[in-house]
Amino acid sequence: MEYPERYPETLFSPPWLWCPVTGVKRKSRLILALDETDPSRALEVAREVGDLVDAVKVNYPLVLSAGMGVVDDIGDFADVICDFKVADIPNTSRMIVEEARRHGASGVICHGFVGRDTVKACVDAMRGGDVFVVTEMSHPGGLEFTRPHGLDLARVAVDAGAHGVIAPATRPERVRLVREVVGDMLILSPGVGAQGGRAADAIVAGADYVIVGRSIYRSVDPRGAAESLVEEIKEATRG
Ligand code: OMP
Repeated sequence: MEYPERYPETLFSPPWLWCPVTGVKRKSRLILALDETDPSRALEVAREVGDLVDAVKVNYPLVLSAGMGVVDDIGDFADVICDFKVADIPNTSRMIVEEARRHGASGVICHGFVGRDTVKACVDAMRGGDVFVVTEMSHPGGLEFTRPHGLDLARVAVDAGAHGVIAPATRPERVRLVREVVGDMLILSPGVGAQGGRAADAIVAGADYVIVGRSIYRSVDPRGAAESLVEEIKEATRG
């Protein structure tokens, strides 16, 4: 089936535009995690900070409350990453990713523990869009199973031709190790603010982008919160 190409050239593609050395197209290096369940508030926040962030990441809390149409709506003014943490057999994963693509997502997040065949199916289904593979997770429970296998999961991402990985801003030393495995691939780091990580530390450790949710969308001044983070990232980049 031919899907409409809303993003013939997505925010993160083609990958060579994104070499961390050139930094081409990288603006604020901030990605908003919009885990807001009130659809109108979500759109309000997305509009308020849309020009400050490089992408808006949409997860189940918002999609389950607002429906997939919210991906199309946000896609009208920002690049959208569907964080569906895809973790199924290749065929089911492919169908999930095709749905995200059909609604205009420029990227998806999948798990690597399901194996290279599933990640490869996601990469193929994105048809040039971006696939990010979770390595070590940022929360305390991430130490249980994802820490011991985090670097293997980064290798899965490399082998399957993914565009990038997710690595924890709560443990910048792990971002450094993941960077050694993935080379020039993109690293997106969640865990800033509410989970205790600092944007500057993640960037200095080698992250290309930080993913921030509650510290922005729960703030009384989401734009002000995003601006402070952008400034912090700029400072860290200068340093
Ligand atoms: P805040 O903790 O509110 O900033 O949100 C973080 C966002 O990043 C949420 O949408 C999480 O689902 C996501 N995330 C993590 O927090 N930790 C991870 O290890 C991976 C992700 C993710 O894949 O985006």
